[in-house]
Amino acid sequence: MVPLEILEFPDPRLRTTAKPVKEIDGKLNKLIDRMLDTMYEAPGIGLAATQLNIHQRLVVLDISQNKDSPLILINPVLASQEGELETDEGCLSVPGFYEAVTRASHIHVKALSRDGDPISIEAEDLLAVCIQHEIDHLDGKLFVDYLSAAKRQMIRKKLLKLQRQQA
Ligand code: QAP
Ligand code: CO
Repeated sequence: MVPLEILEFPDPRLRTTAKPVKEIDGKLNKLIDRMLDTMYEAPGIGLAATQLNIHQRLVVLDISQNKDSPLILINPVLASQEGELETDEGCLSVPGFYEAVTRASHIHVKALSRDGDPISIEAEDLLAVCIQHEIDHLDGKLFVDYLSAAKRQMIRKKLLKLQRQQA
């Protein structure tokens, strides 16, 4: 159980575009286990490698109550997005802030599993929102980007102040 350090907004490294995973090997699977540990310990329902300063297209999620249904998506691609859903979103990289964001309510995502097998998932509601939030991280995007500039600036200032106090 070795959790990894999570980058926090407005760290510019969160703006990095992640590169596709080239090899699904034992090393990658070790990283996946550490990402799951980090997500469960936080606790969170989703974590992208970008948040750990690892710029590979890899996300882990688990929206189950019992925290026993991990979903691992390697090189995820949104094949379709439909409908609309407003959800109060949070993010481990934006601790303490939750704001309403509107995203697609139904999605089709294609990815590779941790065994390297192609997977194709139809997701709706919270899982759909969470997958879109995590794929955004791989493209250097954060949920605060969907808020007003004033709200984003307020969150930025408060987090910078907290980070200064912790340093
Ligand atoms: C993304 O976020 C998500 O502020 C995953 O102090 C969240 O797991 C998508 C967390 C909600 C849709 C809806 C946040 C933990 C966890 C915090 C998370 C915090 C501690 C966030
Ligand atoms: Co996030």
